[in-house]
Amino acid sequence: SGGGDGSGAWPSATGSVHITSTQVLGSFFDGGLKSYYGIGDGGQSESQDPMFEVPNGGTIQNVIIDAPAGDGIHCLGSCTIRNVWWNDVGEDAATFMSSSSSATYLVDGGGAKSGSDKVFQHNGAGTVTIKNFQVHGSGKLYRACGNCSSSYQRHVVLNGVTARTTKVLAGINTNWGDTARFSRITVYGSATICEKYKGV
Ligand code: ADA
Ligand code: CA
Ligand code: CA
Ligand code: CA
Repeated sequence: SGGGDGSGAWPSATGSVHITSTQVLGSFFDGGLKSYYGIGDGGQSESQDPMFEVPNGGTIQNVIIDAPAGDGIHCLGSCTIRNVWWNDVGEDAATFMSSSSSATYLVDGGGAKSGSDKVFQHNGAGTVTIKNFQVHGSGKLYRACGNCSSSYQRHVVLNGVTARTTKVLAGINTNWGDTARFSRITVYGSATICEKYKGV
């Protein structure tokens, strides 16, 4: 997928799968670049189910996600999301949920379009790495939860990201010690690289 900077070609689906309930995955799932859709209403309601639930240590790869995409992918613990493409992000694209400060969540390759608000939502503890990824027409590529009941320290690494028509790359809560690191970032149009919040 391109030069490792999130500039590779957007793929088309090899087929289409309508799902009607959350797919609870085992430790490895390869979607064969088929399109999955069918959860929630495609809007911003916070009560929608996820499309996929990934267990601690699990990998989901080669998936295209189309509307309605509900609450996207939930990673219950450390996880890898590899070569996953959201054609129209639902409430958000993926949520990282571990309670362990040593959790690592890797998003490697892929892209997301039309996230009305957030793309990657970091509610748990640990470190999210987003590499070789592209984002188009979205609010924030990453947000460390500003009002979750656990005020964890959260870290994000963006390495090789191309953003188009996107407002913010990373939103973090500096009062909780969150950090964000950026390398190989390409922005078309304008974007705020790091928005600093006070978590409540
Ligand atoms: C909003 C909300 C958070 C959390 C988050 C999510 O940011 O304020 O509490 O629910 O969405 O997980 O989608
Ligand atoms: Ca939300
Ligand atoms: Ca959307
Ligand atoms: Ca959500």
